[in-house]
Amino acid sequence: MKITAITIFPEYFTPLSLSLIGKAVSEGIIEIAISNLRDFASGNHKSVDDTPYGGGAGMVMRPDIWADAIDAISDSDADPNRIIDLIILTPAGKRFSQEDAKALSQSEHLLFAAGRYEGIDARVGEHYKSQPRFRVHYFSIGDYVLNGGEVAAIVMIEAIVRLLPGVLGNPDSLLEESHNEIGLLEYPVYTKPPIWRGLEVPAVLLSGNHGEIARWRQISSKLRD
Ligand code: JBE
Repeated sequence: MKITAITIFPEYFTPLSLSLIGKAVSEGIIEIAISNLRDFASGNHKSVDDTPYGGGAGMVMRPDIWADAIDAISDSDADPNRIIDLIILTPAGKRFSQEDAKALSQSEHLLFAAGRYEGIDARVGEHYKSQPRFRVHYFSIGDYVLNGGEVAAIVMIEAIVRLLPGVLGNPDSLLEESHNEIGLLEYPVYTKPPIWRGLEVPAVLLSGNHGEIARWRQISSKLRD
């Protein structure tokens, strides 16, 4: 899977070289490229935004600069036939869910458009919707306002990449998650020592009775705060 992100703050994406995602890159399971939108701006100030038509506060990111950045990525794609899933991060988008992560984990190329300011000119998404090489998605990670789409893109990338074959050390984790699915409420977990600061591990977990343990876990996963 190829993953590209366009941003004016490439440094936001440095954590992707850590941990399991970093390992997935070095093992060739995914390929990540970060594109600096500013590289496609012109003039002395390399400005990427302008005032909103119709007035109002804040600035809007220009469609021509975004399209130059997106076209450069699609034109230089190693495989010119593969579909690009263009993901525009916006608080007005569909709330990103585990089901979306699963669907997007089938993509060959995810392109995250992380805007700043009051957002990206609406014609960008409109334009790429009519391009056969692109599928356009608007996603939000939750009902709160972030300073830009970068952090939301990282959240989505982590949720998607861990579903790819070979990324998790123990693929059984995925099986247990899909058992729980939706609410994703997992049962409380314990390790040694068996008594810590007067708090005991539930006796059933020490019983060796796998049927009882499974039943206890199912009940407890619904009781958790
Ligand atoms: O969740 N998001 O995709 C956002 C993007 C930009 C700003 N706030 C958000 N919540």
